[in-house]
Amino acid sequence: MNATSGKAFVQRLETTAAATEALLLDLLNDKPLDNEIVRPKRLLDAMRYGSLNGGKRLRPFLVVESAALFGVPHDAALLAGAALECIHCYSLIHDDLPAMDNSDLRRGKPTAHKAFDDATAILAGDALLTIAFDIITRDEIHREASVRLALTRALARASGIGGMAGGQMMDLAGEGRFGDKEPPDVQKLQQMKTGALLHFGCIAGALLGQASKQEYAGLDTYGRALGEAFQIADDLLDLEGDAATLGKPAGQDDAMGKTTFVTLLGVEGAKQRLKNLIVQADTALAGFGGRADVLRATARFVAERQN
Ligand code: GRG
Repeated sequence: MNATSGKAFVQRLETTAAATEALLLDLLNDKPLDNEIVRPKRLLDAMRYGSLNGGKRLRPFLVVESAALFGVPHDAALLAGAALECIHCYSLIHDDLPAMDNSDLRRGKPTAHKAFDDATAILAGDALLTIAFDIITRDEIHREASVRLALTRALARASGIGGMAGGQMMDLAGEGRFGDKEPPDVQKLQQMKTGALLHFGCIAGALLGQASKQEYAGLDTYGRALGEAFQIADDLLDLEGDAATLGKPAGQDDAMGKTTFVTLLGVEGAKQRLKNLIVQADTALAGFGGRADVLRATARFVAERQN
């Protein structure tokens, strides 16, 4: 059985997920670092609650697998992946808040603000975002400061105004929260809101591996296709999935009147676009040959996932 067949692929994903979980547990220990004063228990508990609760860890997996193409040491890639996962977990905590999506369930458990309170959940998100940048700048990530700097800048841009946070703003505006409801540019919105972090996961390996321009371009295109595929699969799951498997209620997009890839393209159109994107992702990796088969399998996994 090779690492790209269904069962072996899931095992490989689970292995990275377990390693990420262990690393996050270690990073979120209660001992203050140099120049930190204390780590308040309630805040640390909420950060752990929001990040040590069993997601798929797809983003760290993308960092680890893209970095593996260049022979980057596994521990360095895992550390960069943990930084990225901290940002993802912060975004989920904040997205669930009453002022955003007002969700009660995440990953099959009460959301952070339900388990704690709104103020603690906001601070837990803030502190996860901040610790991500502490982690990504560490010496163990790469011996060359210029590489760490490029990685840090790319992570900031994926997370901030021109990336995830900006995409979230466009999403809220598209719901008509700030005045007239105007249909958003769904492709751009999703490329920012959901796609940017996934894309970062793919180019992180190229940055860590000091890839050639051509290699970087391949992972860049792959990352964009994967990001859009992830969101289309998410939109289809929201329509066709069931709450027990999703770990959150289904049908939320419809209830909130969101414009999604499904409302834009129709169910069949969205499924066809998803297929095309998987082909695009596959083709983008041509230069890596068989070495990129795990990333190819990841694109298929993203399209076929049930949660
Ligand atoms: C609050 C700044 C800010 C941004 C929030 C990404 C995001 C923006 C909100 C998440 C809302 C959401 C459910 C989007 C759909 C796509 C998505 C990110 C799903 C969750 O990602 P998975 O499936 O989750 O990788 P796990 O639980 O496996 O980590």
